[in-house]
Amino acid sequence: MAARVVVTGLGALSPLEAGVQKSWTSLLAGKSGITPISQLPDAASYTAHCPATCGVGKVSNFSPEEYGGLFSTQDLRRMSLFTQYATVAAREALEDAGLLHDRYYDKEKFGCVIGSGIASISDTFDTVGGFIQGKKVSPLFVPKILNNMAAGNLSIKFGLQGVTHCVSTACATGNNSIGDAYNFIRLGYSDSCLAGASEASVHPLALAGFLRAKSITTAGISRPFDSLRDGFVLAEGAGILVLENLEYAQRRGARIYAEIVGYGVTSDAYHITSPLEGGDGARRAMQMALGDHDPRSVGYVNAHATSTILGDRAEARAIRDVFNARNNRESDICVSSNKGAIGHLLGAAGAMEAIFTIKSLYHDTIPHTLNLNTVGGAKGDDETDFQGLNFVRDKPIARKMEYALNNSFGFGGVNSAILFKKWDEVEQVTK
Ligand SMILES: *[C@@H]1O[C@H](CO)[C@](O)(C2O[C@H](CO)[C@@H](O)[C@H](O)[C@H]2NC(C)=O)[C@H](O)[C@H]1NC(C)=O
Ligand SMILES: *[C@@H]1O[C@H](CO)[C@@H](O)[C@H](O)[C@H]1NC(C)=O
Repeated sequence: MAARVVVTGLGALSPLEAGVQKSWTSLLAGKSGITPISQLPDAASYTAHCPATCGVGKVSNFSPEEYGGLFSTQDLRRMSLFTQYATVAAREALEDAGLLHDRYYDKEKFGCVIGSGIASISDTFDTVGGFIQGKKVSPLFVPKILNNMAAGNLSIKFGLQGVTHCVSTACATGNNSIGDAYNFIRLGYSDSCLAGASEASVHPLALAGFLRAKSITTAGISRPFDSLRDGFVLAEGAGILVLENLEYAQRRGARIYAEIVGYGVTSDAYHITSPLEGGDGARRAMQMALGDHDPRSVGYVNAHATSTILGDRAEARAIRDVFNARNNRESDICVSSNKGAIGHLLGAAGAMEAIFTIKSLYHDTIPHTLNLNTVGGAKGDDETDFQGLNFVRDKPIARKMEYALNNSFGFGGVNSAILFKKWDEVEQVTK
């Protein structure tokens, strides 16, 4: 029989704050992690290519020296920024799970599944610049730009000798990392696994590229599901979870946040950046994650909703379909997106928002969508597209929930969804 899989540790470096607890508190307080590019220390390198009204969700004031010996001087020279972010989040997750020292775990059964959407764009940019001027290419150039080097570096740093894997499925990367790690544990390849993603994507070249792809808002405000939504805000950070085989976690007396009970992933097979209008691929991913679970037992959907016109609408339609929400009736399903507050962390979005989804379940509290004033009403929205869903806005709400579903979609037509179940000690003991 497949093993049951639980979440026992969380670590995050978000545009709001360093650390899961601080990020969660800021999210509930309605704070924004978005900064106008004109206020960045290197503003000119952005405004030379992008409208000054653009905003970004930068991991600000990141100083690796602060992390008490986590990085040697050599590490800092040799690790690219997305790997440094991942290292900070991974240490927090391991410490949170009570697994920081390798004497506490079986190294050969500890896996590391860490993805990235675009890895180290700054190293590529800097190297190309120097190359054109005739400078020598650094021997570290190739290892630094590989997407799987965060997984490689974390394995070395923490002695994780089990499965190593790197997912790169654009903005679904974080979800797919968690989903793959879940399956590795279910199938017995690993007892424990670091799972998540990291992105150091706030760079003038990336911003200019996303602007040309017409994905980014030039207003600098992320407004998921709102009538004024007109694109996402580029952001970065790292979210990492510790997943464990349930029996293994119970034997060592671990604190359990939630159980992962379903995972779905599908392709639209339609267009590289636009979703299917009706959200059909997303609907199938959610249904796959739900499996035999009753949609009515799900209290909350942490939406992917990035604040684009087409994406938010297609997702709302898909959620309505899956949860059978009817017009003119407020259904029980609560929906919110964290992207109003943190922007779009690309590959790391899924992992970061998974952490917020787990915190929602654990604390019976649903964070609101920042900057959501008028639900729907953007160009092409139909009156019924958003009806029947309980969009959480203005402030967080208290809600007892058994299950929460998290959606993540990415360029290339990827859709993924994970179903989390609240961990209930009493229920487990009496079963
Ligand atoms: C997949 O990722 C998305 C975010 O992209 C989630 O909302 C949750 O979804 C958001 C974005 O849709 C993502 O950032 C979070 O990391 C996700 N949270 C978790 C716990 O994964 C969505 O909830 C994710 N889906 C699943 C099933 O986890
Ligand atoms: C991290 O990876 C780089 C290559 O990108 C390598 O040079 C370095 O030694 C690694 N450091 C650790 C601690 O794994």
